[in-house]
Amino acid sequence: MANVIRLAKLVEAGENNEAVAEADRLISQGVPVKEIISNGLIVALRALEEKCTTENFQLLDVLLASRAMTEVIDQVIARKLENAMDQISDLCIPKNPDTNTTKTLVIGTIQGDVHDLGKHLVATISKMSGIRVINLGKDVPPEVFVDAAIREKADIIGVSSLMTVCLPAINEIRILSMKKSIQPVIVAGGAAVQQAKHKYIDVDYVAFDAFDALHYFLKI
Ligand code: B12
Repeated sequence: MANVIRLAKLVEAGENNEAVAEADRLISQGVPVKEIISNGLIVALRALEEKCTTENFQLLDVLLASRAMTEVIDQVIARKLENAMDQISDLCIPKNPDTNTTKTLVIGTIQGDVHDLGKHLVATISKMSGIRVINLGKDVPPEVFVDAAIREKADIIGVSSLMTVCLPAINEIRILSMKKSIQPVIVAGGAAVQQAKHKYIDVDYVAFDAFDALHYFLKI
């Protein structure tokens, strides 16, 4: 736990090279990916909350921490484990129990919102667990989610929103899906969705974090 706290401090301080080295060391010591993500990366970004409000916006600090988190995800968690899928169960990432079918997830951050770290994390661990992932990026209009779901024959649409003002656009995804006669499972995540009353958001599931999301995807 002590080393994961050190990782969190390095990410929070935006020390990307040292954060990558620390995460690398933790992985080689066999520390579960879940612990690195939940107690290291997510804790670090949550600690930045007061630096990123509408009134108090310390852009550089938050951007440096965001870069450190992205580099740990891409350079350590995704890349290092890419060729070691057999280790994944030991590292606490559940795998698709049905090896005959591959689920497809179309994922993005909703229109008007540029927060993409949580969505990137969900996309990365979903890919590692054997799900086919189409990542549409950030600031994605509802119709782009639906068109991609049709084109890619997706089972799941994953939508992220950290901005309360962007929540109404999420409901458009169901409306457009029905108009175009598709019935994807719609799963949402992000602070704004989690805080909203579920009855106002027309989705099948609101995921608490990336692991909760993955468990749900694998049950579909
Ligand atoms: C980092 C950050 C930024 C960075 C984002 C960098 C990036 N590349 O993403 C930058 C500096 C760009 C930024 C900008 C802004 N931000 Co900001 N930001 C944050 C901060 C501090 C952390 C967010 C984060 O990345 N957390 C870490 C990730 C891993 O956690 P997560 O996103 O919650 O994701 C997990 C789960 O929610 C879930 N999940 C997430 N997405 C999905 C999707 C699916 C499909 C599923 C299944 C699950 C899932 O799984 C993830 C992993 O476990 C939050 C504070 C907070 N508590 O969220 C504010 C916060 C989101 N920002 C906020 C604000 C106000 C802004 C700005 C408007 C500031 C400004 N004055 O301009 C702008 C937004 C511009 C825009 N149009 O989008 C507010 C939003 C308030 C609201 N409720 O509307 C917050 C809540 C801060 C606050 N307390 O006021 N921000």
